[in-house]
Amino acid sequence: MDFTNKNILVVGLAKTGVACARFLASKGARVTVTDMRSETALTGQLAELAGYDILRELERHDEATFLNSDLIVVSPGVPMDLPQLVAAQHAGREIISEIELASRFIDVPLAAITGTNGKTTTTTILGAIFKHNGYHTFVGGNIGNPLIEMADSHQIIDQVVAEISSFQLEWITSFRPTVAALLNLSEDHLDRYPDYQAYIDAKLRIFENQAEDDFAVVNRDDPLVWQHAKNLKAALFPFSRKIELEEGIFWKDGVIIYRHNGHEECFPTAAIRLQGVHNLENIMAAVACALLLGCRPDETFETILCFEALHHRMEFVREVHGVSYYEDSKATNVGSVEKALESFTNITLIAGGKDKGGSYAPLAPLIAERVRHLILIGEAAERMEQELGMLTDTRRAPTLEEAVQLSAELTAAGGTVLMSPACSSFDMFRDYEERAQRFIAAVKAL
Ligand code: UMA
Ligand code: ADP
Repeated sequence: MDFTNKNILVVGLAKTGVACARFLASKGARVTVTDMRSETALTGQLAELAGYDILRELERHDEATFLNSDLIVVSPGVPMDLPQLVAAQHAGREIISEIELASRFIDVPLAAITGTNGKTTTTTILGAIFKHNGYHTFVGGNIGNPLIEMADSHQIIDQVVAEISSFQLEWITSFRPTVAALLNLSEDHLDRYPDYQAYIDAKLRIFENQAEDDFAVVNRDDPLVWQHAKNLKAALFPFSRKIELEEGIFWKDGVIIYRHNGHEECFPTAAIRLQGVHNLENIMAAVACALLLGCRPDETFETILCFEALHHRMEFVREVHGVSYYEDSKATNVGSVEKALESFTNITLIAGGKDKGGSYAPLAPLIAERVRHLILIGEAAERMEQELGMLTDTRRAPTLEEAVQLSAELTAAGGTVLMSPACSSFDMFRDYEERAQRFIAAVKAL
């Protein structure tokens, strides 16, 4: 692609915008960056652009700049219905996302992982498997480092593993993974999408440009995923914890069995360190992607045997007076909290945060069955109390620290205190990591 002297607008100047602007400027494009935040708020990002010839439009988005651009590259955090984007689209301007831009420069196999939950875990497992198999591997995307950094790295890369969010798929045109995995679907990001179907449709776009010689790794046990998998162009490669498959990967009697073109590989799971049925699904999806892309079974199995849980995903903090404290700050939607609740009994649940607009009702059976005390924090507390409060002893706490204190007072020995918020963190914290650290500090202070 020749960008020389092209007018390119980069919308949003956080991690993605900085990486795109630098990449495009180094390719000879005339780059403008625009962000609603002020110069002061963007000091760090602007420092990263020092030395590059890049125009800035800060604290505003000028429609004229959008209309005068040959190409517009949109950051994931910028909504599709931004009026300036809508106007540019009507005027026939080319609008793409950062993963679309990056994929145009990727000429090695690309494994892309999406789903409502488990993306980061699965992406990390798959990256580790490739590396253990001796491949030079780039791991990026929604996991934290923009994919475009790969195109800009000038390193030899054999395999790319990308965690992909629905936001990143919104403006793709030719993004085509060699293997694409859809782990699961449940309500999320309804503060961004008009309805649940719009979110599902965005996720399904991961398969949109695949052809018959690509693979779609899909969760056979998730009815919604399986329903949508039927019409895909790529070869279907299902994974299942419950059903034996002729072609695909499944778990039976303590063994993961991989079957492809009449060939079979077996991996006993008893010694695997990663706990929880949801992690079994993540492992199967990662193993399927790895073996379909040429990894050796022995090295693959060695990797999954040693793999430890990532931080802030159902992590044990400590035990105090016979009560175990678990931190699951990354559980930002109902689907992930369901998995956490399935893992314990006699629970004091600390939940709440920034409401994402979905229903909390799917949690009702598990709350009624397993949660003795529910302590709610943050903006979502009121709505959660309305939907779930009648099911168990429910209280409110003004801060996370007070919630932890209250949980210690309420929970009898043998119980579990679990922070699994079902909400994002941005009402009270910088991000889920800060929420996690504050919880850990409060528990350590008990
Ligand atoms: N902005 C505007 N105008 C708008 C809206 C936003 O100018 O109308 C600006 C904001 O001021 C901000 C920038 O646009 O400066 C938005 O940046 P961004 O939110 O896209 O932030 P990045 O740092 O580029 O991070 C993005 C992903 N963020 C989101 O999807 C919200 C990161 O995923 C990802 O790691 C990173 O790209 C690298 O690929 C984060 C995330 O929360 C972790 N993802 C969601 C999730 O996992 O649930 C999908
Ligand atoms: P994502 O990147 O999709 O947010 P993570 O691997 O970071 O996924 O995990 C986020 C949350 O979801 C954690 O609370 C974790 O325990 C839970 N989780 C992980 N894998 C799954 C899965 N396959 N199904 C449901 N929940 C999961």
